[in-house]
Amino acid sequence: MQPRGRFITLEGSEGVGKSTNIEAVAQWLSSRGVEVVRTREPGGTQRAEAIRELLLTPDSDETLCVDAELLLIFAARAQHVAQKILPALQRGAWVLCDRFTDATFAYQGGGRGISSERIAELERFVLGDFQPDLTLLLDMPVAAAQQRLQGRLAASGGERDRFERERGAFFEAVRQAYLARAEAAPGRFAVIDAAAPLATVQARLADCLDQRVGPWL
Ligand code: Z5A
Repeated sequence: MQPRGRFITLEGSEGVGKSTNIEAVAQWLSSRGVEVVRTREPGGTQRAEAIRELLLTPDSDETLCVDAELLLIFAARAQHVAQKILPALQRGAWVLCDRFTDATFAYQGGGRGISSERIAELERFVLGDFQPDLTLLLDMPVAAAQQRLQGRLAASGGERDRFERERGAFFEAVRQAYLARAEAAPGRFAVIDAAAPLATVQARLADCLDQRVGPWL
């Protein structure tokens, strides 16, 4: 059966404000009568969240090799899509997901250097032609996003996860890979300049939703 709800993803390098803004997007949709299921990757179901834990725990005695990282991400995604995303879409809910396969092309492709062809093979194997209907890419310079992340970690007393320990060059490669994907698929992506104060970013998001999602309602 064809999914009936819409699938919207939020993407961007670390610290650009995905977690902060996903709530605003959910409210925009709910206020228009849409049932919204919010979720995230890696994770979203109990078993996929267990895989997330493996992926985010910093390396100690044993380094997680890049192929194992890639396969774990797709294993979590297969579980998440089968158990949560497709059932929600099929009953007519809209799914709003913090990261999806574009993150794999950006992090494991741009950041880790795995070829796009290899990632695309796994994408076909796990997802067939299933894709988001709309991807909101929050974009800003890496140094400023890192400062935001630093501020959040200082306020929460939290520790950097395995990805957050990477260097600036890694995140620059991630950012460029995201921008290249957005340029290659302008019909699916909307790029939002996320460097401005929060109220401005949220106004930009609302404008974008009016234009891109409004016609679907
Ligand atoms: N990963 C992968 O490698 N491959 C994959 O396929 C997938 C994921 C799916 C976990 O993701 C990691 O998994 C991720 C990539 C990898 N690691 N990294 N890096 P995650 O989404 O859970 O983790 P994250 O990217 O690190 O998210 P984050 O740190 O939570 O960042 P964020 O959600 O984009 O930002 P935020 O927490 O909403 O905002 C950061 C701070 O800035 C916070 O204090 C806010 O209050 C503040 N903020 C937000 N917006 C503004 C504005 N406009 N002005 C000022 N301050 C702001």
